[in-house]
Amino acid sequence: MKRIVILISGRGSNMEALLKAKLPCEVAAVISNKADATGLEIARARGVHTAVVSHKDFASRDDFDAALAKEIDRHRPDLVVLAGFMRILTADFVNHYAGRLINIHPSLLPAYTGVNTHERALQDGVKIHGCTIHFVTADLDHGPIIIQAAVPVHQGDTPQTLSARVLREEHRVFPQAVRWICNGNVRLNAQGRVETDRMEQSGTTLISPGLE
Ligand code: NHR
Ligand code: GAR
Repeated sequence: MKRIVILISGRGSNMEALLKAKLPCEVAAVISNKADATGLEIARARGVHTAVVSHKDFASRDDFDAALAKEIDRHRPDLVVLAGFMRILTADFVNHYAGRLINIHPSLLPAYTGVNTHERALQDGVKIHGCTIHFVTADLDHGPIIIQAAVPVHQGDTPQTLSARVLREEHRVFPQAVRWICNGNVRLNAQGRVETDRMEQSGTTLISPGLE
């Protein structure tokens, strides 16, 4: 059975979606950079090993990342999953996990990298928004894309209503991506591109606000 380690910083709803899905892998640990992340309690309640590596205990990003990697590697993971993890990672860290580190990002990348994605999408007036699961590379939020889900932006949306609509989709596509990787149906090839065994598309088009 493949082993995964999940990194969180807060609420942990994506982590919970992974724990609830019947995935073909063992969640060896959930690690947070914040001691008060509510996701830690959710993991503990499900009997998953938890740990905290606080970035505040380290003088530099290099020192924090080295300590984080040491904690992760104790669990010998095949895959490391960023589920709302909010610290930018150094190139050394990212390269150590090349091909076995993925992130969920709340936008249709390459649009809206970084933070406050829903606010910026609303500001721009885009009609379609969504989320992306990608392999993590040193180039922030620009790693090879595994799967995306698109949602319509509604008139009168606030960052809260829009993020809730996106989050529902996050909880669907994230377990799928982890399942594909654990089953060997998706991988990062030597050219740094995503290879997949699943070629067919379900063929639905999202047009927003929709045709008459
Ligand atoms: N690290 C690398 N090298 N590459 C990526 O693609 C990464 C990454 C680390 C995290 C998640 C990411 C996202 O999905 C992620 C992808 C935090 C920030 C950020 O600015 C940016 C992107 C992401 C996560 N963090 C601030 C920092 O100084 C802190 C912000 C805060 O604590 O609220 O690290 O968007
Ligand atoms: C999710 O929407 C995730 O996509 C986003 O933070 C939220 C975490 O929620 N990630 C980022 O913004 C990364 N910069 P969760 O803790 O309930 O999964």
